[in-house]
Amino acid sequence: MFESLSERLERSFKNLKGQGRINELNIADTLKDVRIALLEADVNYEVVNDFTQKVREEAVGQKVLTAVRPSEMMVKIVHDELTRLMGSEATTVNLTGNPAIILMSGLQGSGKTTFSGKLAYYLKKTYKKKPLLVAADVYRPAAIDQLKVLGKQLDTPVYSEEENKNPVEIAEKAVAKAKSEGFDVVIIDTAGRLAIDEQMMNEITAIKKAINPSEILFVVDSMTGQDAVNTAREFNERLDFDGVVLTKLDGDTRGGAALSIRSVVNKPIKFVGTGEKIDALDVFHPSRMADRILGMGDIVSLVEKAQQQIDDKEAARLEQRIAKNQFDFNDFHKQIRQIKRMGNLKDLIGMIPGMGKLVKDIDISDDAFKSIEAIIDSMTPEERSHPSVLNGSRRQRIATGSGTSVEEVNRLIKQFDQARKMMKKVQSMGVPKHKGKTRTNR
Ligand SMILES: Nc1nc2c(ncn2[C@@H]2O[C@H](COP(=O)(O)OP(=O)(O)O)[C@@H](O)[C@H]2O)c(=O)[nH]1
Ligand SMILES: [Mg+2]
Repeated sequence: MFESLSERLERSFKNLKGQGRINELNIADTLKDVRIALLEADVNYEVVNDFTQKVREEAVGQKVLTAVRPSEMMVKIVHDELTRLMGSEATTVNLTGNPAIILMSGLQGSGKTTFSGKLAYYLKKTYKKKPLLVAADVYRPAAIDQLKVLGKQLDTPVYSEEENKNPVEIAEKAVAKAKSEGFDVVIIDTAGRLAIDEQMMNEITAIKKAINPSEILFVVDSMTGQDAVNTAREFNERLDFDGVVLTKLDGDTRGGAALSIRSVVNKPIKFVGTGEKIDALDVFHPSRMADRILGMGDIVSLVEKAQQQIDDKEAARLEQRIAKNQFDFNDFHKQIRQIKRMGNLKDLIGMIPGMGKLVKDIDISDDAFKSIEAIIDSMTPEERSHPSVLNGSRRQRIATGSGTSVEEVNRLIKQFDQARKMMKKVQSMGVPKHKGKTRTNR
C-alpha cells in the first residue's frame, strides 16, 4: 500500500540531512519534493497546496531541538500534518437506535455488498450485536445471492424479496422485521450504478427519508483516486452521509483518495477494506495510517521524546525563576513567542498564570502582542533581566524606540509586576514543586 508515496517522501527528507536547522531556504527543496510526491499519489491539488503551506509554517517556526536532526524533525512535522489531513481521531459507526440502521451508498463495484458482510461480522465480533442484512439491490438477482452467501458464512440472516422491485418498501419491511424479531442492527445494502445517475440518487434519497438511518456510509474504491474524491463530493451533496469506507486498500492504490477525501467532503473515513475476505476490515486510524505512509514510526517517537524533554526542562526552569522572583522580560518575551507559535490565542491565554489580567484590555488578535513585543525589544538586555532599573528616562527612551507612548510603557511594566506577583502567589499555593526547587529551599 502507498509504496511509491512512502519512497518519495522518504527521499525528500534526505535533502535536509546534515543541515544545522530548518529555515525557509533549505526547506524549499524538501517541500517541493513532498509536493510532487503527493501530486503523484493523486492527492487533490488544493489539498496538496494547503498541506505544503502548513508544513512550511510548522517547520520554520520550530524550536531547535539539539537532540534530533532537521530531517527527523521534518518527518515528524509531515507525519502530524498527514494525520491531521486524514482527520486526527478515529471515529466509529453510530449504533444508537433500536435497531440501529446503517445504510450503504456508493457506485457499483465499490465494495458495498462485501463491506456489508464485513461490517456484520465486525459488529457481531466486537460489539456482540445481532445484525440483520438487507438486500435492497433489486436490479441484479446475483447481488441478492451474493449477500445471501455472505450471510450464510456469517450465520447472519439476510432479508430479501425476490419479487419486489421497490427498495424503499424492502428497507421499511426489513426494519419492521428487525424490531419485532429483536435484531439490534440493520445493515442495508443498496444498488449502485457505474456512474452517478439521477435515478440512483433519487432511490437512495428515498430510502434515507423512509427509514431515517442512524448512519449512512459512503463506500468507495480507493484505487479510483481523484474520481473517488469527486464521487464522494456528489454523494455527500445529495445524501449528507456520515462517514466513508475506503475499499481495496490492499491493492496498489496510490493513496490519493485516502489523503484527499476527508478534507474535501469534511466527513471522516471510518473503515478501510483490505481484501476480499470477510475479516479484511480495519477501523481507520489517521495516525496509524500516517505511520504506514511514512514508514518511519521510530523517528516520529524519537522527536516526540525530544520535544517532551525540552518542554519539561523549560517548564522546570521557569518554575524556579518564578519562585526566586527572577521572572523577567526575557522570560516574558519567550512566553509570548511560544503562545504565538501555538496559534489560537483566545484558547491559550487563560492557561498562563497572571497572563489573563495582563492582556485583559487588549483585543485578542494575531498582533495583540505587537506593541508589547516592540516595547520589550526596545529594552536593553540589562533592563530586560532587571526590570527594577526602569526609571523615567529609560521609559521615555523605550517609548520613543518602540513607537509607543510612555503611558503604554508604564502600563506594561505595572502589569508585568502584577503578573509576576500573581505567578508567585499561584505557585506558592500548591502547584507541584519541582525537585530542583526543594533543593534550593533546604
Ligand atoms: N482486494 C479487494 N477487493 C475487494 C474489497 N472490497 C470488495 N472487493 C471486491 O470488489 C468487487 C466488488 O465488490 P462488491 O461488494 O460486489 O461491490 P458492490 O457492487 O459495491 O456491492 C468484488 O469482487 C469484491 O470481492 C477489498 O477491500 N479489497
Ligand atoms: Mg453489491
